[in-house]
Amino acid sequence: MSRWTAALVGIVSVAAALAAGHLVAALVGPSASPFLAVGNTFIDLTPPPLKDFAVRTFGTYDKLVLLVGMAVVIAALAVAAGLLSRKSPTPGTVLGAVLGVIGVAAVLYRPDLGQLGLLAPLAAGAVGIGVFRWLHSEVQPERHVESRRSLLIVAGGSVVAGLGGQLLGTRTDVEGSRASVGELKPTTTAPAIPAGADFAGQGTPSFITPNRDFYRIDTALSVPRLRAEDWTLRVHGLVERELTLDYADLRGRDLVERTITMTCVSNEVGGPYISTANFIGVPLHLVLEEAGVKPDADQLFSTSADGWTAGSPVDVVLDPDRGALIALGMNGEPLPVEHGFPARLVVPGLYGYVSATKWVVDLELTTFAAKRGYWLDRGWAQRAPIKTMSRIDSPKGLSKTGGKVTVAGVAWAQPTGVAKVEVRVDGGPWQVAELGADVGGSAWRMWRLPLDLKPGGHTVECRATDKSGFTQPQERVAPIPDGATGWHSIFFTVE
Ligand SMILES: Nc1nc2c(c(=O)[nH]1)N[C@H]1C(S)=C(S)[C@@H](COP(=O)(O)O)O[C@H]1N2
Ligand SMILES: [Mo]
Repeated sequence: MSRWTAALVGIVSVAAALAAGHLVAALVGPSASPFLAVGNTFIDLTPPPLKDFAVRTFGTYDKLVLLVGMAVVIAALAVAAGLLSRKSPTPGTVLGAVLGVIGVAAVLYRPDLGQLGLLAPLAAGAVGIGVFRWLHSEVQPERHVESRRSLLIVAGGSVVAGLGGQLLGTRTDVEGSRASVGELKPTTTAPAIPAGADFAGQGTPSFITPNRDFYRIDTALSVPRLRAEDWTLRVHGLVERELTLDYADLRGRDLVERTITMTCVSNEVGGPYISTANFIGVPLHLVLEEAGVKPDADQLFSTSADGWTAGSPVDVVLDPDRGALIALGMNGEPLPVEHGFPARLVVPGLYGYVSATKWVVDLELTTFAAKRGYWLDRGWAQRAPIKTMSRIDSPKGLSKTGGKVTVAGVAWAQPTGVAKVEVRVDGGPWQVAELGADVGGSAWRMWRLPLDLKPGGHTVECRATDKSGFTQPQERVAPIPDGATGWHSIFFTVE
């Protein structure tokens, strides 16, 4: 066999294996697709420093980078297996078996898959090895036409099986379900955002973040696809009465709308992982009171359809003034699929990883001693209230401006609220910035300060003080384990 042909046999066999796995997964659980299962397990097992590096370097493109990286590694292995098997099919067979075992291990590791899910990597392994050995006997230098035909048949079959699996696996009509939910009408609407709440003209974000611009952070390589009609939420553990609620039940209750700013703990000083929406949902404390929380429960442990978990303090989620929601809607529409359709938790004042479970299906009342949420064994803290913070949005770092320039940005201190933002130029005295209208402690607050600066380079810093009188500290601390601190600072040039 020529090197080219040998490499091609390897590639085509692996493609057939992955496609077969994808097709079978469509029937037994789409996330059992070996490629996705290995990717998701890789995400779960990635050591925290590597994960932090990936998030820092690739931001929310980290998943795309992972998928492309995996494709490259698998293709390289396939080529190597092909080349090593020019004399005998044994090396390729062994590699096929090893890849199959990795797929089985990955599916076993997935918390959201039953044993039926194993059929997908098993099918992949069997098809991969079978096809490889068949091609090996079929493809021979003296049989040019037949060889080419065999390769084409397998390649074509893989494309058909892969696409078929993709179509079948995404056949759950989530968008149809979202559309049929229709308008979610809150009984209590959020107060209108007053004029002057944002300084978008001076470069801050708009007060409400449009859904398409809302930051997105999750571990899901393929977004869980749940239909509202099929969804249920179980409330159990240390409760007087176990509850199972469905979508019709929840949406039939008095829905409230609240303006809430969500924040990610991995946000660096000055970072983008913060957004604000009008969330519509059922007050979480009402559902928990209905279940009757026993006094020894100190943790609300929430689980998503894809097995991700978060633990929130019971006193926080039971506090009616805090305003935690089982959210069904966001900015006037049902939750977008990537933001948790049909339902998610939103808890003002807690970072997302300890509260904001998307695609939530299970609420267990338990203790912090008994259960640990997803991120805890990856170095992050058990309790993570959002830290008082401020960010400069304009001018941009390293930009050039005129001498008359308005510095503007956002500050947040959920659930207390921002009382003051100060700005200083080149280490000079602190100057108090003008604040945007106050939309309540659960939401961010915009600020601006006009300056008149001499030509040359300038450094501007900001710091926020919350309504308890606490001022954001200068000390720079990394996001891990419980959120970054430090003053955001930018350098720019006045021409
Ligand atoms: N199911 C699930 N829910 C999740 C996560 C996740 O990985 N899986 N990530 C959490 C984190 S870390 C944050 S910051 C918020 C982000 O919510 P968003 O993507 O809607 O902005 O969701 C939280 N809920
Ligand atoms: Mo997060």
